Amino acid sequence: MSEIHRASTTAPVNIAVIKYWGKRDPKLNLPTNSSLSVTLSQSDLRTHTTASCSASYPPQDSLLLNGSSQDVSGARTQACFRELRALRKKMEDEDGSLPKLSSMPLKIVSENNFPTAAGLASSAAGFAALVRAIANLYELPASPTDLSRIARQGSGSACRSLFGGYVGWEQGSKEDGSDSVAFQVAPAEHWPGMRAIILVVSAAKKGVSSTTGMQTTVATSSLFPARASETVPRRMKEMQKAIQEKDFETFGKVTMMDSNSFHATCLDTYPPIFYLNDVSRAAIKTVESINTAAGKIIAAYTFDAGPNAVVYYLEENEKEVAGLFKAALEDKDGWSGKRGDAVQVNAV
Ligand code: 2P0
Repeated sequence: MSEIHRASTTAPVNIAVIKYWGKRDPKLNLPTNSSLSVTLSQSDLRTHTTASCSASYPPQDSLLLNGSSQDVSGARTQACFRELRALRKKMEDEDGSLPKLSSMPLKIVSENNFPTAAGLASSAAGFAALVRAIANLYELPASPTDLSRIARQGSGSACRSLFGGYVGWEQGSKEDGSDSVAFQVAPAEHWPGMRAIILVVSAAKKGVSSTTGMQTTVATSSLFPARASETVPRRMKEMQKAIQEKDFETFGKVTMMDSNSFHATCLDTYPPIFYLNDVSRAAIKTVESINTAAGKIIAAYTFDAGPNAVVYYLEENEKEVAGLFKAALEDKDGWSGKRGDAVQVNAV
C-alpha cells in the first residue's frame, strides 16, 4: 500500500464592498476593475479543505464538496491543479530526493459551514482553500500573493480569500494576468470592531451565474463602461482611505453606493438580471431607517449575485443595528428570524 500524503487548511468567506463584476479575459479570470472586500470571521463562515495524494488512488483527480462528488474537469479547476502541479514538479526536478507528488492523483475533500451558491461567495472560500491545501500538501514556498494569482483562475473573488482583514484585488494590466493579484489593505486588528449581519433571504442556488451575468453585462450595459473606468477606480481610493482612517461613514456610504451601482448595471443588462427581491429591498429600507434614526451612517448594506443582504456595522452600534434589524424584518414575508436566517458574524 502506497503512502498517503495529506494537508488541510481553511479559508474565509469575503464579502466585497467594491464589487468585481466584469472580465476582460474570461479564461484567465482577469477583471475589468479592481475590487475590495472585508474578510468574515472563520469561526462563523469558512471552507475546510483536505488535499491528499497517493500513488494508490484511482487515476482521476477527485473533489468531494459537502459530501457530494464534483466535476473537476472544468477549465478553472484544471488551471489550479495544473499550476500547482507545475510548481511542485519544478521542485522535484531540482531536488531528486523529494517524493513525486506531482504525478499522483489528488483527492480533495471540502466542507462549507454555510449554504453553497447562495450568493455567499462560496466559490471564493472554496477555491482559496483548495489552492492553499494543495500548496501545503506540495510544500510549495508560495506567498499568499502567489496563491492569489492561482486561486483567481479558479474563481475571481477567491484571490481575496487568501488574505485576512481588508483585502483588495488589483485588476492589473498585463495580458498574462501576472499582476492581477490580491493585496492586504489592512489587517483585521487595524479595525477590529467591524461586524456583519447576513440576512439569508434565500439559500437557493442563484438564477444567473456570476460568470454568465458578468459577460452579458459587459456586452450590453451602457452604464457599465463608466462604472469600470471611472466610478470604481475613484471608489477604490476612497474606500482604502476610509479603512486606513477607520471612517465608518465613508466606508458605509461607498459600500452601499457600490452595491447599488453593481445592481443598477445588472438591471441595465439585456436581458436584465435581477438579484434583489422584495425582501432585499425591505432590508435596504431598514438600513436607511436605522441611519436616519442615528443621524449618521452606522449600518451599510451590500448584496452580491443573490438576494441575501450583508450589513456591516461597528460593534459599538450592535444594539441599534443587529437588534433593530431582527425586530424590523421578523414579520415580513420571506423572512423569519425563527428559522435562524440571520447570521451574525464577526467581520474581520
Ligand atoms: C464580488 N461577485 O466582488 C462580486 C460581487 C458577485 C458580486 O465575485 O466567474 O464567483 O468565478 O470569477 O468570483 C462572484 O463572482 O466569479 C463575485 P468568477 P465569482 O465578490
